[in-house]
Amino acid sequence: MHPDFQRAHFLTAAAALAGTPPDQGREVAFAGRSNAGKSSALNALCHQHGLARTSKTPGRTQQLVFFEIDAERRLVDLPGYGFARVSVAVKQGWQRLMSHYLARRQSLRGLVIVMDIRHPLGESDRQMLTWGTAAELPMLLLLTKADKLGRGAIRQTEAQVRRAVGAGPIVVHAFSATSRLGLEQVQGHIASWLGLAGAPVASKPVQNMTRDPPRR
Ligand SMILES: Nc1nc2c(ncn2[C@@H]2O[C@H](COP(=O)(O)OP(=O)(O)O)[C@@H](O)[C@H]2O)c(=O)[nH]1
Ligand SMILES: [Mg+2]
Repeated sequence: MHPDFQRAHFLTAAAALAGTPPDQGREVAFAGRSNAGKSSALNALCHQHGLARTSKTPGRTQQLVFFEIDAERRLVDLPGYGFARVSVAVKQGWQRLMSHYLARRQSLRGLVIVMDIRHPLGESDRQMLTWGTAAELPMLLLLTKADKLGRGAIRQTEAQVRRAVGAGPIVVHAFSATSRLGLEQVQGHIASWLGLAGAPVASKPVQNMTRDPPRR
């Protein structure tokens, strides 16, 4: 239980960089394919049921949604991806918005890429990884819905994904919004990025996860 996350509340939503809140303080963004479990992960991390709306209809939100923890700290729900049914123009609009946000946002201190543990590292996940790497962002790959797999399969997938992304500043962690597997460790990583006091100690070593402001 991390009381700081419980204070998160809706701040604003923006369909373009122009509408984002002032680029001050620190923020951590959550990306993921539609239906991967991003809203559920945000809700679980913040100990709130209705913070980020969970939906069974993929691709409904095409906005950056900002949640404020305090005046200096925010969590950002990035537009979901998964483009089977959208036009090329919509896909290009998303690519432009995401690449610009990741490259330009000074207050961005970390990127969480939420993936269904049964379908990790899709094309758009890899695209986010490429942009995050280019922006020198610490990243956390959240393998969610881990409650759908047994322990052996969870470890195996974690290891496969770690091998695929290589050593370095990218942390891979199994998670479940339902069973709360990994909740405290993931809160610990995000709390350290946000500079929250009293961050719980992660059970796994934190590899190059913190950086001193200013980031660039
Ligand atoms: N079993 C299980 N289902 C989950 C988990 N997280 C999300 N879901 C379900 O997956 C669906 C999509 O979740 P949502 O959070 O709306 O995904 P988003 O589109 O990425 O924001 C919903 O039906 C959720 O109830 C999880 O950790 N375990
Ligand atoms: Mg969602």
